[in-house]
Amino acid sequence: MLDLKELTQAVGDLEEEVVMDLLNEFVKSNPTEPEAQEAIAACQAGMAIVGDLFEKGEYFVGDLIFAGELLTESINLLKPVLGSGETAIAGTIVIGTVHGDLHDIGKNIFKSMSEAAGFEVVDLGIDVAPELFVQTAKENEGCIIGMSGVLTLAIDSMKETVEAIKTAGIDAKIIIGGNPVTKESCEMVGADQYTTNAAEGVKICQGWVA
Ligand code: B12
Repeated sequence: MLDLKELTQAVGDLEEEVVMDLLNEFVKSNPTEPEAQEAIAACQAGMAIVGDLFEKGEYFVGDLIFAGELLTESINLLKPVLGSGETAIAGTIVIGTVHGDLHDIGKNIFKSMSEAAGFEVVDLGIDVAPELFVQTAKENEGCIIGMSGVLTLAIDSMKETVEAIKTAGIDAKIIIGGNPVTKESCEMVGADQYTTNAAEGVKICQGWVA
């Protein structure tokens, strides 16, 4: 049994060896997809510890970079478990981290989980200009648009992007995700839905294509 608290603490402490040992053991135990999602949530909680220590001045940018690599490595280990889902194409999701924001770990988790659920994902990467979202949405008629961002300023970029999408006359469902996203910011941005949890995001998208 994976000790989720131990995993969270090990991520927070940047104990790479402990994290890898815990996850390797976990993957060997043949876990279910919901169990893998719990493991991801535990890693995400560990990243919150890293963020707090960075704010307190105990961790530095180098530690953030290392934490980012550690989480990417962890998700890669868990990917085969996440991939056990459906195979039929459920729909297309165009995703990207909005303009000015270079964080992509959360976006990549949402991408992996969406693909596991049968969605085709067009990933525009990081620091994505509103025009690129617009152009790609036009090329993928009927797609869902997913925007990611963890910086406070990402909310403004999301708003700008939603405005560009609406001005272009694109009628697509829009979901925003990332740590600073709230009900209030979702309303301000003009998106249809928001979440700080990738698994919930996938469920929302499934509801839209059902
Ligand atoms: C790792 C990290 C980095 C790495 C990023 C590596 C990478 N490839 O992403 C690096 C080192 C590059 C970095 C850089 C910086 N960072 Co940084 N970083 C972090 C850290 C520690 C973790 C972020 C993270 O990955 N969290 C884990 C993921 C899994 O969580 P998540 O993004 O919320 O995603 C989940 C959900 O929200 C959801 N989701 C996410 N996106 C989407 C999208 C959709 C559509 C859906 C449905 C769901 C969804 O799914 C995920 C899984 O459930 C945070 C601290 C924190 N507490 O968040 C700081 C943090 C975000 N960084 C911060 C800062 C200040 C910076 C820098 C400015 C530092 C500097 N001085 O240079 C730069 C900014 C560069 C830029 N322009 O973007 C601040 C932001 C402050 C603010 N309020 O704006 C934070 C909060 C740290 C802090 N406490 O001060 N950072």
